Amino acid sequence: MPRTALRICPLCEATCGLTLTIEGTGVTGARGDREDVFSRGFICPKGAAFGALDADPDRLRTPLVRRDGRLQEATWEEAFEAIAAAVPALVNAYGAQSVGVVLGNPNVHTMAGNLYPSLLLKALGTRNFFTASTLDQMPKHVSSGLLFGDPFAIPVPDLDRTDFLLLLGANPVESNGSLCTAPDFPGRLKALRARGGTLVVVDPRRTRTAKLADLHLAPRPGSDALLLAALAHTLLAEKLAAPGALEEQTEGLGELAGALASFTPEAVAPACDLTAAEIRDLARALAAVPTAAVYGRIGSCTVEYGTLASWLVDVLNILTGNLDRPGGVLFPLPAAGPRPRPAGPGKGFTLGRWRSRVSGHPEAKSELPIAALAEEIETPGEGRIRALVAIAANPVLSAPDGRRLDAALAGLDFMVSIDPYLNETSRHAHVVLPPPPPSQSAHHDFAFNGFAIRNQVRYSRPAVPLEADRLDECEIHARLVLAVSGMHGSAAPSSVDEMVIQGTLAKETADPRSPLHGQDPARLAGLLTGESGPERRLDLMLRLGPYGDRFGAGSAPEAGPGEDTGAGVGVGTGVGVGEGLSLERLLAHPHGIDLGPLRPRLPGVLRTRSGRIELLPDPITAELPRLRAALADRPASLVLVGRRHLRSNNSWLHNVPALTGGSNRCTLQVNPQDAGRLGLTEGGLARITADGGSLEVPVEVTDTVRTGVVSLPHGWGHDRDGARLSVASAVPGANVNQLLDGSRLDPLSGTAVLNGFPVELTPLP
Ligand SMILES: Nc1nc2c(c(=O)[nH]1)N[C@H]1C(S)=C(S)[C@@H](COP(=O)(O)OP(=O)(O)OC[C@H]3O[C@@H](n4cnc5c(=O)[nH]c(N)nc54)[C@H](O)[C@@H]3O)O[C@H]1N2
Ligand SMILES: Nc1nc2c(c(=O)[nH]1)N[C@H]1C(S)=C(S)[C@@H](COP(=O)(O)OP(=O)(O)OC[C@H]3O[C@@H](n4cnc5c(=O)[nH]c(N)nc54)[C@H](O)[C@@H]3O)O[C@H]1N2
Ligand code: SF4
Ligand SMILES: [Mo]
Repeated sequence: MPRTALRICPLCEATCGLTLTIEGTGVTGARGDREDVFSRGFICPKGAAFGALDADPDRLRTPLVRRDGRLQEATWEEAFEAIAAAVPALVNAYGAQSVGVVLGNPNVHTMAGNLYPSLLLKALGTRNFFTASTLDQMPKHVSSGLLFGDPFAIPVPDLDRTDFLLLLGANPVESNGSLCTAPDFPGRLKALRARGGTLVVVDPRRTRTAKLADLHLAPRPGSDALLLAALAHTLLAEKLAAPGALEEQTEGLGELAGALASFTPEAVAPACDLTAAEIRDLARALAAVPTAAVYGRIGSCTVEYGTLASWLVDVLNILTGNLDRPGGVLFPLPAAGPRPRPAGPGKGFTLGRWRSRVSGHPEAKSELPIAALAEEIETPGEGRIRALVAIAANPVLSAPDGRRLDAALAGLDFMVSIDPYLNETSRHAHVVLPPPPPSQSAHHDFAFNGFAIRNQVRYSRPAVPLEADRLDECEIHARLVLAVSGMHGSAAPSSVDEMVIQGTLAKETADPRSPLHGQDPARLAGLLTGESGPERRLDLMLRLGPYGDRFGAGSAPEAGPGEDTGAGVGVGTGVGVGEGLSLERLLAHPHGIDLGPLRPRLPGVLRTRSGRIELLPDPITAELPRLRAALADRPASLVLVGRRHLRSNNSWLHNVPALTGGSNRCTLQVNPQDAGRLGLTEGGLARITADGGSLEVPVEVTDTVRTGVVSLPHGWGHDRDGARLSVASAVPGANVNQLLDGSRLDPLSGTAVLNGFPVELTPLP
């Protein structure tokens, strides 16, 4: 008899609740969970393919260990022994920096990826730390760090209540949203328009999102920072700025007009390829509405002035008084996150506390640019990376110049991958540790609840039991931490979790501001429920969190003014958490618990040294001359941008037949005018060349890209030997990142410029 089980979808940031159909131990169907408190039944084609992805026969079933140069099936014991034999010895011989760590995107979609990497980094003591963030949202972390003192304080658009959404460089109808967790993003955009609101989309392509808009502007790629600066300039010049209550909380408002003086609509219009009137009209419209939200994503981050654009997005939200106000942009308050602390000065956010060894790139949020990984492996000298731990990462395809990285990885002394597939990156590993398929894993969104447009909390236990020869991914991580620490075999994996629990409770009970001050940490640990270490840690985080039961100790004694304790929402209000949240209470609500709409959180979220919003921080001031210089740049005649397809997910869903084919193809989209000028024809081949090399790609002629712009998706290029991707390798596509050499970075964040770089095209016979 088939049964059903609930599972939060891990395939994108929308975090939809799914109802899986289970027959035996296999998932034979997936539909949207209509009772899910957040997603209300929404599902997309990726979620619907959950069963096929889960059952992909190419998924690794056992660990692989390299012997005699070949990766061979091995037991878990053999795999961890190999790591324990290699890594501590390398650290002893060459120092902590000789081990690098790379984290890829799915880490934010697994419990393991959220709970253990910080422990791994601590155990290794390395600063050679790289993640997909420097191919993605790092500019936003940096701008939030500088403005608010906390790189995770990223305000999200209040989609369901706003009157006006200005969306730049995002295509949520295909991506389902990012840094804005909103199941059924497309439906919410339609609802915005249905209630009389306005949607403006800024994108060099006429995307499916742009097709929903009241107004679509298609400026030249890479020019968002100039456009946004001119919008801010107009608000200031025309006395339309109305920060309201934010004025008192913000430093540097008075200096902003001077800093942005050069960016008049007339000055930026040629670089953006818009008219000054279009820019002025947009600024006036933004100022005229009761509430508005400005939101920028990939197309405004992975570009030449990504940090400035990300900063200007919130400058506009501040100037219009929309930051921290319903209908504008708000800071979420996730259930497993920290309890809000009283307002006041914090430690602030500092960039460049150390630099990369070879090129001297400044760290941002403790990370070095992933575009610099290859040189850190190749370049001899002290601190060279000799061993690498790659977790849920495929930088050979996702980062610039995969060929160079490929060669660098092949030269490592030792590499570990935690990955379900033997792919372009993991094929270089000496040990591959495969996590179980998602149906066998528990799920809670530690990361995305912090970017969600509604406060809510959900948890799903494994939908089917772990197969006999499998390890839960949390246990894989815990055992990895022990193995690199020289504790393989001498400590149980659960000791890693217990150490975290003890450490957290010791701190909490010693803190005079904590409701648990003076209590016995061992007694509190004994009160935790959960069937596993990670469940006990989740219980602890929920109970100590903003809506937590605080082990019955009541609310924080020192909840100061401006501090949102969450107490009004969760604790004792009958929103479903009774006397406060715990794992036990959450388990009693399998479709989740709604914790209400986002609410204002300033000044409580601020961690700047001044305790105020720092509107014009020094690193931004120092970066503005570069943007001013861009006003005089002669734009390249042809630049490339990426695109996402609804059935894609970066590099790793091309092996599922249900998600490939049709319009999901690796084609180079070219505007008909450019195609005519260059002699390119639909279905023909073209050679495309840029800094890093050239590719042969099939041409698709379409007026959905503007003139002067071509578009090629990323995540393709599955044509390397030694991978085990039988479906993907049959239709490999071209790796767009081979066009890059890794030298183009947004300097403050170290983020690779993946959009808006110059290319040349020639037709091929
Ligand atoms: N040109 C260009 N390049 C881009 C982008 C772009 O827009 N244009 N986008 C960038 C962005 S936004 C991102 S986030 C990066 C992504 O960069 P990466 O994270 O390096 O790439 P992914 O393709 O997401 O690879 C994820 C890896 O995780 C593995 N995996 C899947 N599920 C699990 C799991 O449950 N556990 C573990 N341990 N592993 C798992 C997959 O097999 C795969 O190897 O790519 C970036 N690259
Ligand atoms: N189906 C699907 N969903 C995904 C993913 C996927 O690969 N496939 N990846 C997931 C990940 S890791 C992420 S980070 C999110 C990303 O989510 P989004 O940010 O929504 O990403 P994209 O769909 O790439 O949209 C970026 C848009 O920016 C435009 N653009 C390019 N350059 C510029 C520019 O200079 N200025 C402006 N204004 N626009 C520009 C592009 O044409 C594109 O339409 O999606 C997630 N969801
Ligand atoms: S929108 Fe994202 S979370 Fe929802 S079903 Fe699709 S892939 Fe899964
Ligand atoms: Mo991403």
